[in-house]
Amino acid sequence: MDQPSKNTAEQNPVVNAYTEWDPLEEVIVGVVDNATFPDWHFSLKPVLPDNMVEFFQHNAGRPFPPERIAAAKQDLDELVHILEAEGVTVRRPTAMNFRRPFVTPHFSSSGGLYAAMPRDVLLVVGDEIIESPMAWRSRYYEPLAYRSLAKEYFRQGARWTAAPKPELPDELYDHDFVDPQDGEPMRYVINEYEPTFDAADFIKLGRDLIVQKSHVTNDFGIQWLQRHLQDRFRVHVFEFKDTHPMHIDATIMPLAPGKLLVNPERIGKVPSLFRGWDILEAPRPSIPDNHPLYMTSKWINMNLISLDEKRVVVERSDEPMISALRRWGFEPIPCNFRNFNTFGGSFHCATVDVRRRGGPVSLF
Ligand code: DAV
Repeated sequence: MDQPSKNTAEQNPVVNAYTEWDPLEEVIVGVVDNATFPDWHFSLKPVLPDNMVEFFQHNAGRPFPPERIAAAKQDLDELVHILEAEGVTVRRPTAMNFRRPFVTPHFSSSGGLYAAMPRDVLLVVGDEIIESPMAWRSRYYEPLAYRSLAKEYFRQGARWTAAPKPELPDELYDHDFVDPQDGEPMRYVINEYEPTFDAADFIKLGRDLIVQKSHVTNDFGIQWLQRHLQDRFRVHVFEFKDTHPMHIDATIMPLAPGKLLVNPERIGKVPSLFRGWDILEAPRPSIPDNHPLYMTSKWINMNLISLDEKRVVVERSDEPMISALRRWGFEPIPCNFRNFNTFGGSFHCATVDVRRRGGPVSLF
């Protein structure tokens, strides 16, 4: 057996992430190489922008446009450079061949998606890496892009878990799904057949985690995680006014202790858990209408990553966000990221914090 090796932070395990704002020491940044449009499945429709549905149907199984991949890659390179210049160790997943077909007992797929969004795939909580049981068939094998990192972190002492691998049979999906009308209760394209979640539906606040149900995260998945983490973490379930929920990090983003960035369209009353917190409404997105966003709304402008309680990485051209953060006492670090946004996420989605200084604080 390998001895757990020492890491740079003498006092911390190699994997150590309790909040969204403790000083960041090591992070995984996604890659866009080999990004592929997934096979069409009706469960994608409720979360894609309306104007992208036909485009996805038409391009299913094809590679993303090479010029878009090249442009997004440049953004990622800039982010990596900035993080390293700020003293953060950056790790990258393996760009797998996402056009390799696979067959399971319940479905087949002409390939995968990408390894661009580590935030969706790995839930890093405390000293543990948890592989998400994701509901999109195209993402079935996506955790494998992170296996060489997971093995390395495990050898250095981290806990490493995979949630029960879902089967993703036809029975999991609501074949009659239509978006709820105004005033109707929320409903989702997946049911409770088996546990599923994407890690990006969770936000970390010390001993407390916040989660939303979504078109990829069901109650069964949340319950699995609650029971898995019991005695170590409390999991709070909130519902927001997101009409197409998939991932919580363009809805609420705690940037520092007591400082919560919220989406003014999706947050009516801030949950009472945050009583006493300073609430900042995210400025309206400044992304031009003609900028392609394949899999996200423009509110991806608030999908930020804090390097500590002051430094926050923010899109270089998002002047309203940069000024708002400055007024709020932050030190925004600008980075070009619009071309990456096209792939469905921003700084929070494109990263997963592996190690931050700090321990399991109780804030509530
Ligand atoms: O508009 O809420 C969330 C991030 C997708 N990974 C949205 C997109």
